This record gives sequence, C-alpha cells and structure tokens, in this order.
Amino acid sequence: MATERTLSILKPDATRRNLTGKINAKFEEAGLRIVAQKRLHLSDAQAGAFYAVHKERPFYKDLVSFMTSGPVVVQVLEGENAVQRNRDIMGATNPANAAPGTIRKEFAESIEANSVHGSDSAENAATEIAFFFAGTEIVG
Ligand code: RTP
Ligand code: MG
Repeated sequence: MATERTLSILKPDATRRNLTGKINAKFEEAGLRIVAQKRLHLSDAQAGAFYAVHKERPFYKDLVSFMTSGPVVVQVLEGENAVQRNRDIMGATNPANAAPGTIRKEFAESIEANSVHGSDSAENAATEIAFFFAGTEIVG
C-alpha cells in the first residue's frame, strides 16, 4: 500500500473544548503523521468555498455557520492508506452511529458538531490540501 496524504480539520466544537491534543494523539497512535498544521478562523467565503460540494444540501448554510463559529485546526496527515485510515479513525458522520473508539464516538456533540473533517478520496484530498497549504508548508 502506498503512502498517502489526506486533509484533516479539527472543527470548532473540538477547539472550543480544548480537544486538539487528544484528537492528535488518536491520529499518531494509528500511525498517521501530522506533516502540516495551522490554526485558522475561517471566513464565510473560505468555509463556503471549501464545502461548495454540499451547496445544494439542506444542511449547507448551518454547516458554513458552524465552521466559522470558532477556530479550526487544518492539518495534513500522512501514512499508509491515509485517506481511508483517517476515515476509519473518525467514525461515522453521526456520532450515534460511530463505532466505539472512534473520534466521533468519543468526542462529537452532534451530526453537525462532529469534531473532525477528513477527505473522502485521494483525489479530493489533493484538492483540499491545496486549498489550505502551499507545498513548502508540508514537511514530511
Ligand atoms: P466531513 O466531510 O466533515 O469529513 O464529514 P463526512 O464526510 O462524514 O460528512 P458529509 O456528508 O461530507 O457532511 C459534511 C459535514 O456536514 C455536516 N452535516 N450536517 N445536519 C445534518 O444532517 C448534517 N449532515 C452533515 C457534518 O459536520 C458533516 O461532517
Ligand atoms: Mg465529507
């Protein structure tokens, strides 16, 4: 299996509750390496553009408003099969359906305030990483 990179976001519910270290520990314990990381407060325009794929979904407006409600931490995670591995550690979108031991099972507050974002394909990972990071900011 090839080494991959994926984009991760620690969402405002996670930064508000000071959970960034606990969540990062989950990534590192699972063999993912944090090769880039920065804390940002997303603007409406940034969050709207990042989630443009969901523009027609009923939850889009609420999602943009949630994602701009406080700081986020955007990260690049690197490792074997990183996209799927990160999705596995995150757990299901709705914490009520998330498996024991996953980040969302342990930390998420709701289907919206679910603590983390992770790219859902290698192709989207490349687009999402480029959205937030210059190549020189990623140090593998
Ligand atoms: P993400 O993109 O954040 O990694 O999460 P995901 O793939 O598991 O979920 P997705 O379907 O892509 O939805 C993106 C984010 O929108 C919020 N959401 N709210 N109120 C709702 O029914 C609802 N559904 C989704 C969540 O924050 C979800 O992670
Ligand atoms: Mg998604």
